[in-house]
Amino acid sequence: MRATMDPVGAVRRLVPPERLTERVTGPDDAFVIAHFGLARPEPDRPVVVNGLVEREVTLHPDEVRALPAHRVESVHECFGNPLTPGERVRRVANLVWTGARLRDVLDLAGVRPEATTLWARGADHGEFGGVASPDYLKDLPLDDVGDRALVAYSCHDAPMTSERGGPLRLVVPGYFGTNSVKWLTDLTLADHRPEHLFTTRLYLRPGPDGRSVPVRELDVSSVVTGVSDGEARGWAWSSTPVVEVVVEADGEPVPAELEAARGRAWQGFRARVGAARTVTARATDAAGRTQPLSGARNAVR
Ligand SMILES: Nc1nc2c(c(=O)[nH]1)N[C@H]1C(S)=C(S)[C@@H](COP(=O)(O)O)O[C@H]1N2
Ligand SMILES: [Mo]
Repeated sequence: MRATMDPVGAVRRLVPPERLTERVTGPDDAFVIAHFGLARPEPDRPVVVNGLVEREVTLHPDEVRALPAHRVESVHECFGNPLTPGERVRRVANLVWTGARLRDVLDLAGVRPEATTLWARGADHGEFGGVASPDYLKDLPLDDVGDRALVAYSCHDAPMTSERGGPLRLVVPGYFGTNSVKWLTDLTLADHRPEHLFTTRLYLRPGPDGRSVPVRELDVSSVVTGVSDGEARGWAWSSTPVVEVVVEADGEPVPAELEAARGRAWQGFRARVGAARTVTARATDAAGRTQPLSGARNAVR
């Protein structure tokens, strides 16, 4: 059952920082990525749970909606934010998702004890970077995502649009967006990683021992959304709570106020910067990580 694809190919909607002033990013200001272009699955397209399970189950969106609902506000960020240093547009948003807990969905199929990883497949297909692919696929460590991820059917407290990945989409709060598979068709339990363009070739980075690892947990980061009446505002986030934001106005540190962490939502900050021409922010998280000054995707800008 192949999904209809929009003929336009890769889709991106990227927004400048001044469109990110709202705590919850609105539907038109939330960036959109679709490597193969937008898929248009049927609105009742089911998701199949298979692989290392007691029994394979096929769940229609209504059956997912019948499970206990969880509403989560969380940062949604593409690893390519920004794709190139100096790029002004952003691929980050703070969104409200509603769905069933992944664990509740998997329990309907009964996960076998030998399963260690979850393969999540999307209905879209096509060519990206010169490589043809029959689907979009990510693999996730089961221990970590069972309780944190949602099989989501709503974004912005409205039914998930197909642009956003509906009817059903995986959402993994605290992980980079690449893991939140849109147009979900299969959840496969397995005991090894799959070879795929989007698992073993793209969205990797050097791990602690130098070998490449998939991009999962968010980095510490921040964005200044604008200055008005001499006050700069922005948002900071990480995979752990942000504990400090240092704001500089024309290179001089100024006192900044940072909101307390609330789940996995981004945290607002503000600082008086007067008529400064350049304002930068540098966040530090509870894990002791600080945004690098240069040479990294999450460097201070
Ligand atoms: N099926 C599918 N899921 C996908 C993608 C995709 O191309 N196809 N792109 C991923 C990437 S890299 C990101 S950053 C997010 C973007 O989600 P959004 O379009 O809702 O912002 O979706 C992820 N899930
Ligand atoms: Mo991404």
